[in-house]
Amino acid sequence: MKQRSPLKLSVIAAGLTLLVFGCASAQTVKYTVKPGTQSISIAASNFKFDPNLIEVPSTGVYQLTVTNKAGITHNITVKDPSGNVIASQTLPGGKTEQVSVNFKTNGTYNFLCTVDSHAELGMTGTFEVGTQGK
Ligand SMILES: [Cu+2]
Repeated sequence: MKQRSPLKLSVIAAGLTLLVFGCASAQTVKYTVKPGTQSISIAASNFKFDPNLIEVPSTGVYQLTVTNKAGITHNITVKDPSGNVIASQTLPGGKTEQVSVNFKTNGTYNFLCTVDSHAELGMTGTFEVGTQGK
């Protein structure tokens, strides 16, 4: 009998997720890093990053704190504006990992989870570097 409530909760949670996200992939969740701040927190889950549109004021080295809220393994892989991988970190289920990223130039740095087809399911995001004063 005790097992019924968690099951009910997960059914409700699944219903809410459907309501919020519909059939489309992850919604855009924007976050603007405050100038002078070098740390950025990101949550990974099935199958999205939150936030997934991150405005970074200026170039430099930033410390990402990435929490995997899911029970399965994800990763975060960051590419520079030319598409070269500049950081990649495995994210075990339920764990928080630190990832150092060096944004050397202004521009668009995409990030994604490269596990299976997670990117197609919505596990992608973007750092827009050099947004200060724009
Ligand atoms: Cu993933």
